[in-house]
Amino acid sequence: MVCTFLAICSSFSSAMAAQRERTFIMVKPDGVQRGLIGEIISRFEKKGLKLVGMKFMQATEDHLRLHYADLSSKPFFPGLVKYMASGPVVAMAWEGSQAVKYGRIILGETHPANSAMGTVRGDFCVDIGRNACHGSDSPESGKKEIELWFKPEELVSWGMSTDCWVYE
Ligand code: IDP
Ligand code: MG
Repeated sequence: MVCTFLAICSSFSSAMAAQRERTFIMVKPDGVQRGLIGEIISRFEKKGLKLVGMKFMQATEDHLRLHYADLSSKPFFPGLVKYMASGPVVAMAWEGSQAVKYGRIILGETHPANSAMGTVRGDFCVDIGRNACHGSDSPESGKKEIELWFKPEELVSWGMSTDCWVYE
């Protein structure tokens, strides 16, 4: 007997390869301190995105200056770097079709006041300078940020068995 599940899943894998995009998602020090690691990861898992890299780490100020280099001329930049280096973070790479766009939707707007309820920042945050999470803003920055935070061997290529129930 042909298993429908296997038939659907095997026809799917090559079609999916072309759609993959990666985004860099980070639980910031306030998100870690407030016990939001599991909550944030869970929202990405439930969406159907695939985790391909994750580490719990203390970032250095030098590393954070590189990560936020585009914002170096902003008046809040020194405070941003201090805040981001004030405690450990969870650095993650998530993969899927339109992963960057969905990541931003899950996290909400930069300012929590503009973030809808149901988003991480809308549900859990108040101040712009304590917005709990980071998400890449374009596929290009996703690629660049993942390269900055992960060595190639720290990223895992794997097949998620639920993909054929997430993607058509
Ligand atoms: P994003 O995190 O939504 O992509 P960006 O404009 O890239 O927003 O800013 C990066 C981070 O810098 C924000 O998430 C926030 O933590 C911080 N930030 C942005 N604007 C301000 C500000 O006006 N005051 C304090 N911190 C800010
Ligand atoms: Mg940004």
